Amino acid sequence: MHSVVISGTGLYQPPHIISNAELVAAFNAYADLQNAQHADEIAAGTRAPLTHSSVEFIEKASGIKQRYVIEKDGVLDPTRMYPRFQERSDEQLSLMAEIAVDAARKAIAAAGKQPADVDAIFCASANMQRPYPAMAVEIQQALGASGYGFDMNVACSSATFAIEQAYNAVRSGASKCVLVVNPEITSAHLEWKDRDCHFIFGDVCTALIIERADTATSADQWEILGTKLVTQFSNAIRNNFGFMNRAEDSDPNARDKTFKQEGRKVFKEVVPMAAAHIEAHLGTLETAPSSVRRFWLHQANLGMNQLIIKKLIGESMGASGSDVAPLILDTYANTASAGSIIAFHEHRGDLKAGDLGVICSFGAGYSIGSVIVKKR
Ligand code: CO8
Repeated sequence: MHSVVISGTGLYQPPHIISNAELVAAFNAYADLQNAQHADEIAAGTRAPLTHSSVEFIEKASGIKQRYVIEKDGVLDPTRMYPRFQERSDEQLSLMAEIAVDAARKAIAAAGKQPADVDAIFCASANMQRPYPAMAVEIQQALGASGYGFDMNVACSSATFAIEQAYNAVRSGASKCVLVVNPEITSAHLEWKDRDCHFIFGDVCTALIIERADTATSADQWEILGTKLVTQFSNAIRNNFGFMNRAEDSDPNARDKTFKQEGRKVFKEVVPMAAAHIEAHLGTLETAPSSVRRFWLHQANLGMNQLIIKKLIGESMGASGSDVAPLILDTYANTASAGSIIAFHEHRGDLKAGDLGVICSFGAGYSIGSVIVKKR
């Protein structure tokens, strides 16, 4: 078995920011329009009026202050409420591959590699732009990488689950240098018209290079000491959009065809699962949570991360995160599988050789994935 390292990371950051104030103004204008349009039914008591959203609620309930998006005008148009993307021809690079290639090139450069050194690509994301050909194969061609690629989806845990696949491929000798890439265009499958969730997500793409330690030349290497994945079925986070919809004659715009969740249930059920998972994983290496220098946690909700850290090390974490568990949720919002990887990308430069860290995701499925790393 070979030793395996993460030797580079990359981040694509979309060009537009939507602040909570802008988001709430658009939602409230949408709600007023809907209520005016359905005034008779509301007066007759056959339809409930839509209620306004609020910046205070969003910040208090989630810790999110803004989000990045690829397209902003369509999302903020109260007569539309979703992004406006132009359909591309089959000959053009698809949007998802475009942002993946951007993040991937940065990760490859950070690792001191060439695209041709990459011999496997795992495109891991909560939603794929199309069923086939696989996004990963289009990304492979655009980069000029060798080997093979495939797509995988485990919702918010897609990145950590892909890291385990990459780790196993490299340590077994099947692959030498794997690109894990997480293009998350959440704006296209978020229900911006639902005040319970309209504030939750943002767009981004992250990428990691995972390779054999004996071929790594980067000055910044993180040895993977172990990975641990778990899933447990739950309907509390669900999206029923899919290729069967047409055959079922179902409404393509029905509420269940975009992201929906029972947020409070998710919060209550996932926090203890995630804390116990991390503790058990560290236990397999006979390591206590208090010996971990940094936790790069999934970024869905500030309160969730505060509770997980409290359970693990007994430490209280403020509204802007902490040194042991940095927060990127305030600026990026929930970016599905990319959240813990953004935290790792942005908050690892101060760690020293020998320091231990844990990357951990949790989300729909339910699915939880943890990766224990040591700075070399
Ligand atoms: N403004 C004002 N009031 C509001 C708003 C709003 N925008 N939204 C809700 N309220 C009201 C509610 O109606 C409710 O009122 P009442 O008490 O009168 O019924 C009150 O505020 C409290 O509502 P909640 O109980 O819903 O509020 P919570 O404190 O539970 O906060 C959260 C809601 C922030 C959603 C919280 O529950 C949460 O973050 N939970 C964790 C969720 C989570 O981690 N989910 C992971 C999902 S991500 C994932 O797995 C990837 C999926 C694939 C990606 C899809 C991309 C689109």
